[in-house]
Amino acid sequence: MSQAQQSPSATARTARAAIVRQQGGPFSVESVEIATPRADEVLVRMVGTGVCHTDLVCRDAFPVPMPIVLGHEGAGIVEAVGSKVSTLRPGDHVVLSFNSCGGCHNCAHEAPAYCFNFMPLNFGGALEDGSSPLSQAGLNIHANFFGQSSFATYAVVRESNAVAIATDLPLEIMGPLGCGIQTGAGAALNSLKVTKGTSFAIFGGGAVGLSALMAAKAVGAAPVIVVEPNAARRQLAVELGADATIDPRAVEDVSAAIKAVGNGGVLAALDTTGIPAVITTAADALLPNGQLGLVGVSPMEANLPVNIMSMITRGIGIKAILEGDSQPREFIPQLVELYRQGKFPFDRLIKTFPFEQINEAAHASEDGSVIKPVVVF
Ligand code: CXF
Ligand code: ZN
Repeated sequence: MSQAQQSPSATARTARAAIVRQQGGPFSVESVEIATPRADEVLVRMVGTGVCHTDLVCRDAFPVPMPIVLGHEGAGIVEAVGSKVSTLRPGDHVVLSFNSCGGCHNCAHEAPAYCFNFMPLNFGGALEDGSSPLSQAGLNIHANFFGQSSFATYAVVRESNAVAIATDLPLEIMGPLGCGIQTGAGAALNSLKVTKGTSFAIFGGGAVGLSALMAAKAVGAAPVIVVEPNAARRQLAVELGADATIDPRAVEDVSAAIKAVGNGGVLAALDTTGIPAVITTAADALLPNGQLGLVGVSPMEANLPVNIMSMITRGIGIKAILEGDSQPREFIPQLVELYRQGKFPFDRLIKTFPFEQINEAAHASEDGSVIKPVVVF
């Protein structure tokens, strides 16, 4: 899409949006025009949007078209609906999740995270016809990031991209359920099928790793071991139910330390770091028939650092996981229910920032001082 291409929808209203104008540049909060929703779309007034590592990777390095509005952990209130929308009404509270085509084999088989069109639909910066719902002084701004571009006061999203939630929930912090939180929890429950009594090692105590921990403890997994160098995060992991934590900088052999706690090893492991040497350790710590999930963003040139015969002789599996293998419409309500029961206190990971301080929120994520920043509107 060229920046000058006209959007086919009529302009509905003005919004404030955090625009990234060039790779490595800051978020710049500016006025934009946002189109009216098309037949299968809804207009959402954003209330709170989480900052995910992927937003920052795309701001800095991963090739997305510029200028663009990022943001893909949005929560807000439906303000208008298109003519063919049947499941949402103005006033509904919604969590926005990732985009999927709905028509490919995987979408038709309850696996939308592996939509054949996942990359263009979520990272393409445009609608399928190449247009954008956002513009500024007649020039289009790339949008539709993960089907939402929710670093803005309003977002136009497809009906299928929005999950309705009850109105008594704290809407401003619910957005991260749409990506980081469901990725961690889903990796544990959906992908690795962690259940009561499963021994489980989690590498990395960020939003994804701690969500995996909370989900695993909610179903009675044990022991759950969190490997994390940051002392405050290890402490939080203990408070969230970790049976043991390991400081990888304080032990000589992390795999041996896990085997000592886990009676010879673990049946499930999750890497959230993307660091090849950590993945080697995670695979080594698995018991026969153990499963390792990968969700961390690795360097683009990194290959799998695991010996094949050591995998075969233990029958271990390695699964690369997108979005926690979630079907958001089913999984987000399950997480909400666990949250209501006090078994999934994901709010403990969150700190809110005013939208205008989005650069400070991003910085707090990068320096590790905040696990899950959420900008509120
Ligand atoms: C991303 C993680 C890295 C690969 C593409 C999808 N998910 C969400 O942030
Ligand atoms: Zn994300």
